[in-house]
Amino acid sequence: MSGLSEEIRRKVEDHPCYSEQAHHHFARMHAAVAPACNIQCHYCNRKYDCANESRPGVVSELLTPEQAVKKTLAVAAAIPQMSVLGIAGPGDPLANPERTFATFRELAQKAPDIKLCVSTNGLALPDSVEELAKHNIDHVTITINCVDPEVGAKIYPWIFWKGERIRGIEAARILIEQQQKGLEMLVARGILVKVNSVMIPGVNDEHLKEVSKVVKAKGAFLHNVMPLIAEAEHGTFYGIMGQRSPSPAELKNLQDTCEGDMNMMRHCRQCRADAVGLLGEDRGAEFTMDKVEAMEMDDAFLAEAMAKRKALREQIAAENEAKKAKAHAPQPAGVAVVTIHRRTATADFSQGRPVLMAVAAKNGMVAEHFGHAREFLVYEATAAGAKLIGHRKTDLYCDGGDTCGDGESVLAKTIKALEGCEAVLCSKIGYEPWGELEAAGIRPNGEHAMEAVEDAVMAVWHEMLAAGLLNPKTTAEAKRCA
Ligand code: CLF
Ligand code: SF4
Repeated sequence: MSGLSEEIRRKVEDHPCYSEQAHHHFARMHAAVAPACNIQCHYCNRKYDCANESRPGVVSELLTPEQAVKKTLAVAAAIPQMSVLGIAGPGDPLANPERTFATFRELAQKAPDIKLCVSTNGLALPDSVEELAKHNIDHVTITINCVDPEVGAKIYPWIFWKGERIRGIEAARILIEQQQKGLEMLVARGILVKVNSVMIPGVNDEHLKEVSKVVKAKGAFLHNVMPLIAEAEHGTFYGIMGQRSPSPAELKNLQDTCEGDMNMMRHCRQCRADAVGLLGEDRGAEFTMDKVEAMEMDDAFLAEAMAKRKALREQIAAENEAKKAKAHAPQPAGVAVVTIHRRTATADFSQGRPVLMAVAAKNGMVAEHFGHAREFLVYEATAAGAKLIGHRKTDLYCDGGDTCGDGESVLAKTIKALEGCEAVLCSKIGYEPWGELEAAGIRPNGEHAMEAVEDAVMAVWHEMLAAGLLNPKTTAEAKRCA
């Protein structure tokens, strides 16, 4: 995102969801303090996490506000990259205002450097805006799946409003009105709003283009179109009815279309409502309440932890500045292909077609062994540069031994998950998966280990270009893959 004011840059630079760059370096945690919900979505079964902000799966522990504060302090001491505390369920945070605001209030006193974030369905939002502003909450996510009540009636069977259960189009109309009013009120107070939308094929997929336009016009900062997760075993209405999820290509097409209208988030991991760590990793098991309760955390401990976080932030900011300076510095010919590409894209380069590449990444570097990767970031490389377009989850192929042993069916699943990608970049890869990937038309590449992800992706793109693999004749083939 370019052209941000200094004030907004400061608000997003260490928020892993609001800044794609930040997600390589900064962690968030969710405090599961909000059990109740005031609406029903067809993609949610409340014994599971809130699908607004999570993948299905039960919240391990529901916390009291006191427990949530203690856990947050413990996590923020152990993980200095931790920059944001979000409340995202398992129900709706604003349907549980006492618990949500008690958590924010105490945490703001004890760890003032941690950003506070909330995700809501929006029904109770207008009534909560004053309180959100009072607690210096700079980041609010509203899940908006529609702006048309007829579409909404297919997503929300009911809402609970002013002591009554309301159903059908009337329910959707009220919900939409509250969401739009809440959005306008937040924007008027300078609070950054991200809009999440669940893409439900045949229900709101076409309609989300309109949603994107409307929320942008009202001042939303970022739009996050997420794929519906619907499996029969989750017990949701859509899961049981066999409603399908979108394919990665369908999701990308919609995100590309909406992007004409506003900033799109492409790195969302649909986190659990009790997620802990960098996006894409889950360290929740390290911080169960019994472990947290056993920790001694006096004022000196908290001050030391805060100082560590501050030092790390300064170090990351300095590294980012150095990278920027390097990218803008004049380069001797032939030294850094990607830098040359970024500075002076030529007609020759622009003839190369787009290529999707999967990267086994860690902290923004090509730093993961193929067999150890739990997910791959997917980039689209073109003459204009490398752009993150999503991620693909995979079962762990390697069991941690020295060889990438007997994981054939898992490898087959991984290869399927990487469909459409023409190369996979990783720090290392075993002989067997190498052969299988090649046979599936995906080029394994371990030549760029420990390089910055985007630089590595562009270097591979240029290698493919130089090898004559990206001429326009193969564009049709590329489209078919994507
Ligand atoms: Fe949590 Fe959400 Fe705040 Fe981030 S998650 S409340 S904005 S701190 Fe982030 Fe997770 Fe996607 Fe949400 S990756 S599901 S967008
Ligand atoms: Fe579930 Fe969240 Fe929808 Fe409530 S708003 S029904 S918790 S997905």
